Amino acid sequence: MTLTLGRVRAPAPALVISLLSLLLGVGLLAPPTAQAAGELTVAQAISTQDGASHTVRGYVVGQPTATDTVVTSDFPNDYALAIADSAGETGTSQMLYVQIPSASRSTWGLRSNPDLLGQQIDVTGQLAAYFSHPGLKNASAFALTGSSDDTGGTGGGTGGTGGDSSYDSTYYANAMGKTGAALKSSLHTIISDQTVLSYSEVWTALKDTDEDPNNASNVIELYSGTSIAKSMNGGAVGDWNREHVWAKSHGDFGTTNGPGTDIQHLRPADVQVNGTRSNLDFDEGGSAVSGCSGCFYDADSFEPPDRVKGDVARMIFYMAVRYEGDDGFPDLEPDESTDNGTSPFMGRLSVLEQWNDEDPPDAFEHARNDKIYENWQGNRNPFIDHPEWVDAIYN
Ligand SMILES: [Ca+2]
Ligand SMILES: [Ca+2]
Ligand SMILES: [Ca+2]
Repeated sequence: MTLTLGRVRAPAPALVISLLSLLLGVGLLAPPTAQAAGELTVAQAISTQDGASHTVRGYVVGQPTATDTVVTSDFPNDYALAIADSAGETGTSQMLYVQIPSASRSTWGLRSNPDLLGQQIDVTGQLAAYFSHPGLKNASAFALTGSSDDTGGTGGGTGGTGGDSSYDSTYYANAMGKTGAALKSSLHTIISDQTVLSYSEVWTALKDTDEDPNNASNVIELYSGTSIAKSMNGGAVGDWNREHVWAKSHGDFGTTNGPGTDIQHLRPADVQVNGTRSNLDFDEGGSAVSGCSGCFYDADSFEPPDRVKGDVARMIFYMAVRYEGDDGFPDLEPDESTDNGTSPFMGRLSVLEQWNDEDPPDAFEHARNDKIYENWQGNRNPFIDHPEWVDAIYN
């Protein structure tokens, strides 16, 4: 059944209460003071659905218009939001459907406020089905958390250069206010607390972190931008494989558990494009790369397309800060050379800095960082949350 909320008048409160009482039992009327402190994640809210009042934190990912349909543009009205734990979530089973009471619609409805898309919010209300789907109804409070996925274009809210992250007071607390070597040292300590994957686990992880937002059966290849079936992982022509953005020969760390299995810099790539990139340093110029629009290469360097230039740069800077030579692996660092060979360096630093500025973090990159943090490694790429930290450390 498809519900179109815009035409349905809310039933009288007494009727709502008696219906919910019948469905859910007496526990639902427990006063808000009975709830646990702190916000629930969306996943927790989906599994809680106890009719009691809770505060839930999630990213606005669209407007539900039916049980299995959430729209992300052309919003029909201001009546409902879908929120999720990841800003890039597209599966409705991972979303909580939030009913917006009439008094809040002009402020929190997507038709009136399309810039809310991608913003992280806290919403308080009864966890109960809405659109025959896990939901939150009779919301009593909405608030922005100050974090957004910054899709980097049409939004009129937060800027594209970062400087603000919901993790500042928690994950990054020890790094805030620092610069230069002190900032680098703090970030190194913070991000080195991670789960280390095996090289075979990387296949599974990339099928999650690099999933095509428009097709859950596919991943997006880093350089070509091609959407390809997850099942096409392998080594044959036409397959996708595990590209080491920090070429593993630069420091010769291989694929034993460590930098060679750190998915912060491992991405799906077309087998042949990956072969062309090989272990080249990054720089601009050269000949066009077959099968990769906007990619160029010559004898000593590879240029990715504009779409992912910043993504590549931030992965390199992550690797440089994460690996400092204190854990049995080489101290990785960017430099100005494009002739690094097997030295633990990657060029060209000045070009990577420029790419970081020209291509700020986008929604896919933010969602990927969140998935790595929440589902796989428990660490973040600080330069996706704070791209200005590249200059704070390397200038
Ligand atoms: Ca070159
Ligand atoms: Ca990008
Ligand atoms: Ca380093």
